[in-house]
Amino acid sequence: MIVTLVLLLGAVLILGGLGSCRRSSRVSPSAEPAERPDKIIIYFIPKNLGNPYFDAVSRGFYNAITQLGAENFQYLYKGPDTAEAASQIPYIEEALQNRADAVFIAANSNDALNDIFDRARRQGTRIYIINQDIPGSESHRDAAIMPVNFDTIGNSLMDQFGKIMNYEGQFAILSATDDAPDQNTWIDLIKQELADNPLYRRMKLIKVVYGDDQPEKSAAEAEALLARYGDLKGMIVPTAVGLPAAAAVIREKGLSGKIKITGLGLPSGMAEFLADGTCEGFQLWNPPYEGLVAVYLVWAEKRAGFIPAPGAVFSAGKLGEYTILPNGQILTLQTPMVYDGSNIGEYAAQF
Ligand code: RAM
Repeated sequence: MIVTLVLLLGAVLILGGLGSCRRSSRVSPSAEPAERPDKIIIYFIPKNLGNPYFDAVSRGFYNAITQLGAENFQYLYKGPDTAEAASQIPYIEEALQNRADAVFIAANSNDALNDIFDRARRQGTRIYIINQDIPGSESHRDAAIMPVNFDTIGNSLMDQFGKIMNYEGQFAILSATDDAPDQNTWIDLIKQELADNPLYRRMKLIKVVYGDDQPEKSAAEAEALLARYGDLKGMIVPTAVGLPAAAAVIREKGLSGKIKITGLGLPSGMAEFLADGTCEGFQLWNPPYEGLVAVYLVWAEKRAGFIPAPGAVFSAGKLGEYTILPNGQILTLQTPMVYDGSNIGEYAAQF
């Protein structure tokens, strides 16, 4: 809660004129009526607060709101301190009491929120999954805003990791929470890539551990892997919290260059580990794009009668047009971006 307050007050300070922020400074769920009936009420519920990754997504929401006129929106970026589905429920409840137009949620489970999603949609609040989808529960959401096509991630991560590992050796995966829909999809794709592609026949995944998107737990899990598996040669860490935490452990133990590491992370958080050689390269996409596309989607609905159905096309301003795919997903980018020494400076300045 304190983190929520600090973040929201920070947003008010940075964005002074944003009328929408006034209501954001409330820190507990409540049911105040909307300031103006014609304002578009948007909630963004991340997996957890205190995760710089979701702050970067939220910046995209703010950018689009500023572009379209802050007076038109009430934007609330609120969520739990730990990445659990049950702890996201009070924030969805609050959105329903406030008659939100749309809830964008990085759900912490594939299916634990289905009932409340159904209730929201019956009330007329759109449920959009953001940053991932909820495999197997797609009928409980209106659409999903994806950072990239997830089918490309196993291939993309293994391609980079294979080269860094010289195509041999034992490795582990340090993930976020064990229930995370995105993480589990990527882990399955990595396993599939390992099984199907003969390039990786001399590489072996020996363990998957979970740092829960918390820096201390991620670091502790990385340390435990190094202590327990003497033949460990590398780690894939597909979380923006876990990747710098694990890289810091490798560096502290004097193992930079000996234990290879890659994954998904923020350029701003990883630049130092590229500079000192702990990490040769990693990947991500453009988190702010997700927030931008989200706001333009609701704007199209509320101001232009857009209906979010497969095949429908809407404009996201300077980012161009987006189509809702047959599976209900919207891809902000097609494939992950690869960061290395050649481009880290440019992107670290952005997110
Ligand atoms: C983490 C979260 C998030 C993921 C990014 C890359 O902080 O697990 O879901 O998309 O990293």
